[in-house]
Amino acid sequence: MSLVLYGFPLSANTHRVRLLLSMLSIPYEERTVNLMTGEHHQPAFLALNPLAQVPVLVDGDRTLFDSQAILVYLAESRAAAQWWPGDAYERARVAQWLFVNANEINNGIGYARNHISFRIPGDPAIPLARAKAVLAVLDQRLSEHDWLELGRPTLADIACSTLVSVADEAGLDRGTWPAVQRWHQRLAALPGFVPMPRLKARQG
Ligand SMILES: N[C@@H](CCC(=O)N[C@@H](CS)C(=O)NCC(=O)O)C(=O)O
Repeated sequence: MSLVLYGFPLSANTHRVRLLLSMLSIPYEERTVNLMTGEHHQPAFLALNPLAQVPVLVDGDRTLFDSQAILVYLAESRAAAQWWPGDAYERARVAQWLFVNANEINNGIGYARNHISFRIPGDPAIPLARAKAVLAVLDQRLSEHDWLELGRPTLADIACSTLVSVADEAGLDRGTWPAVQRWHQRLAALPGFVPMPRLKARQG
C-alpha cells in the first residue's frame, strides 16, 4: 500500500505525523498543500478533508484527517506497541496527552504562535495564558518523569513535543520550563527524530 501525507512544512500538526513516520522508519510520500494560496479550500483537497486542514494521510484506499487520529492509526496498523500500548489503562494514559495536545497545547501555544508569528489577527493574551498554564503542568510532570507516561517514549511525547519545541515562535521564553527543554533533548536524541521546521525569520 502506498502512503501519502498531505501537509505543509510549517504546520505543527503535519510535523508530528512526519516525526512518527520517521521514527518508525515507514516509507511515505509527502505532498505539500499550499495553505498560503488556499489550496486546502480547493475541491480536490476538500474531498480528502472537508475541514480544509492538513495533515491528511492516505493509505491505499483509506483516508484520515487529524494528526492525533493519524498517530493512533499508524501505531496500531504498524503494531508499534512501544508507542501505543495494548493494555486499556496504559493506552488511555497515553491518550490523555493526545487530547492535552489537541486542546490545551494547541489552543495555547498554537494560537499564540498564529497571532504572533503568522500575524493572524486576534489578541494573543488568552492563548498565551493557556500556553503558560499547560507548560507549567508539563514542566512539573517532566521534572519527575523522563517521559510523559509509562517511563518510555510514547505517542504522548510525539504529540505534545511539536508545538512545545517552537514555543519561542509564540513569544515564550523556552528557558522558563527547563524540564520541558531536557525532555525535548531526550526526544531529539532518539533514532529517526526530525525537528519541527523553523520560521525563516527566526532561524540562526
Ligand atoms: N485537529 C487537527 C488540526 C489541523 C489544523 O488545524 N491544521 C492547520 C495547519 S497546522 C490547517 O490546516 N489550517 C488551515 C486553516 O485553518 O485554514 C489536527 O490535529 O490535525
